Amino acid sequence: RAPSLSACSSFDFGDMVWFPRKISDIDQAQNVLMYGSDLDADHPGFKDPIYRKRREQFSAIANNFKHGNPIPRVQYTPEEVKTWGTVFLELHRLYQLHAVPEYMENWPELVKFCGYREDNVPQLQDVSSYLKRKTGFQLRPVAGYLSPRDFLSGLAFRVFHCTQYIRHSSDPFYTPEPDCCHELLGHMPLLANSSFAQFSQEIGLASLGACDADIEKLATLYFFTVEFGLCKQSDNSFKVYGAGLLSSVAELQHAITAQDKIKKFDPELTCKEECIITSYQNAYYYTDSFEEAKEQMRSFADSIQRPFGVRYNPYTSSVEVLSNA
Ligand code: TIH
Ligand code: FE2
Repeated sequence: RAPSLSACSSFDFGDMVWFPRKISDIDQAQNVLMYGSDLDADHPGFKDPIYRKRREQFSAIANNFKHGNPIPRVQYTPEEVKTWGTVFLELHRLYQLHAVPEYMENWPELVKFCGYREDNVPQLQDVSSYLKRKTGFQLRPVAGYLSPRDFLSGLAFRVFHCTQYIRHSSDPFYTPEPDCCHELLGHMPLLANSSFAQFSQEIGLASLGACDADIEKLATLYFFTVEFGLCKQSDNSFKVYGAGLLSSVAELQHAITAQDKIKKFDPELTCKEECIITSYQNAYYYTDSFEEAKEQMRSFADSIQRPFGVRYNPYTSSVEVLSNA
């Protein structure tokens, strides 16, 4: 049966798609879609042979990684540290005004335990150890854009796939692909928040074994919340929690000045919006609180038809499949 992109046909246990059942199965869910070490033509590093060569080293680390390995430490070059520092300083200034309070809460610990500083690119292994203690999340290096199915399935096990290379120095304030500035500054502070960590895992669990059409919807909702979401504050102003905005000086400034582009998050409608990855979004979505985003996402996930249920067993880091029959 051909997979339908617009709706799920009814399926039974017989055609259940493969998905990771235990945390080490994630080693088998590593389909990188684009970029990786073969950069696309519209990437700012495309014409820079030194950058391309450097990216191969990062791809090798990600491709050799197996669950349970320590994440290899990287010695960043002076140019890479400079790019990081430029992004870090400018964003840190903007966070004071525009980041949600939940984001700022964990900043002092990231400074203390993970070396968040202008002159130092934090090591993924240090951040992974910190998160593991804090919310049970751990990091896994990845060479580029992972397929949405594989990315979401990692979240089910509280595994967050993270790039380790740095954006090209020609444009520190916007990059079309995720890089470690995006992961470290955009995602990590909120993955240290237990409510947000749970939200992330729930999206992941909802994705396991879902049909392609439902994966696409979940990935779109993930994109307009975790990557580009805002929260309305009690004084009616908007604050940002989306990692794609919190890692881009240029798009963050764009989003907070383009108030007419900010719409109320509604999973049924938002899941049809186009995700744009190489330029700014057409629209951004807000909820009144973090908890509201979670509730809405939860009820949307419950509406997804699967002929089985899943339950995460934290003692064994594995997923139990429950028959609905
Ligand atoms: N555009 C973001 C940045 O410049 O930091 C990176 C990405 C976020 C989401 C997809 S790519
Ligand atoms: Fe991201």
